[in-house]
Amino acid sequence: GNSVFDWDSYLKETSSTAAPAYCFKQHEESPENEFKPGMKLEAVDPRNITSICIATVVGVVGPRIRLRLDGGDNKNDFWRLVDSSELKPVGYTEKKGGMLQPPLGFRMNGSLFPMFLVKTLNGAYYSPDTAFKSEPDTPTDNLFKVGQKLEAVDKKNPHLICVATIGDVDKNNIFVTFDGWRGAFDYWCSYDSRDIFPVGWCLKSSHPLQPPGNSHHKAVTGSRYSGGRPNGAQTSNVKQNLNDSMNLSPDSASDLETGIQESCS
Ligand code: MLY
Repeated sequence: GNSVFDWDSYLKETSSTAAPAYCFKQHEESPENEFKPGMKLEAVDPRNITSICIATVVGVVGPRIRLRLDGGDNKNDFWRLVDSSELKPVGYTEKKGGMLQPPLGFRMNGSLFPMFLVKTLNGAYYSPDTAFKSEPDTPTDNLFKVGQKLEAVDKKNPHLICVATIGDVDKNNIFVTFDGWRGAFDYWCSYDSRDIFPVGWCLKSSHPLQPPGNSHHKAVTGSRYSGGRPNGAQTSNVKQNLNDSMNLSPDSASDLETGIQESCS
C-alpha cells in the first residue's frame, strides 16, 4: 500500500550510514513546485544539449517535472528538478540574443519550425518566472565514501528515485548501485549530479521512494552486486503510488498531445 520506506530500520539492518547532506548538490529544503501540467517553458534538449527548445510540463511529482519537447514525440519525455539550471521561462533565449531550436526528431520539415514556434506559443500557458528556482551551490569536493546510502534516480526509469549505495568513488565520480537489483541499473556519475539525493529527501519532498529489491537482507554494503530479484508485487505498488501522485493520467497526456497538434495545424 502506501507505507513509507523506513530508512532508520534499513540503515540498522544493513549496518550502514547515510551519505551526509553536504555531499550533495541539493538545497537543504526542497523548493516549492509551482509548475502545472500544460505550462510551457524553455529547456535544454537532453538529446542535443546545445539546443534550447520549447517544452510542455506533462507531469508534476514532488519538486520534479516531467517535460515533453514541443514538436517532438511523446517517447522522449524527461524529468527535471524545478531548480535545474536547464529550465528557463519562455522568452529567456530571445532576450539573451539566442535562437530557440527544434528538438532532435522534430516531426515536421525544419523550414516549418519558425511558423510552428509562433503557433505553439500563441495563447500558450506560460510558466510564471517564480516557478524557476535557483540552482543549489556545488560542494567543493567529492566527499562521498564507499558504502554510504543515498536516494538516486534510476536513469533507465527516470521517474523512479530509489534506495541506493555508493559502490565506488574515483576522483570526481561516484558509482551509484541500486540495492537488490543485481547491478543492471548501476551507473557512474559526477559527485555533483542532480540525480542523487540524501537519505530522507523523497519523504521531505513528497516524492515516492522505490524500496530495495527483496534480496536487500543479503546485500553486502557497498557491493556492486547486491543480488536477488525484486518482489514484483512491491514494484507494482510503488508504480501505483507514483501514478496516484502524478497529476497526469494517460488521458490527460493525450489531451496535451492533441493540444500541441491542434496548435500547429
Ligand atoms: N520495469 C523495470 C523496473 C526496474 C526498476 C529498477 N530500479 C528500481 C532500480 C523492471 O522490472 O525491470
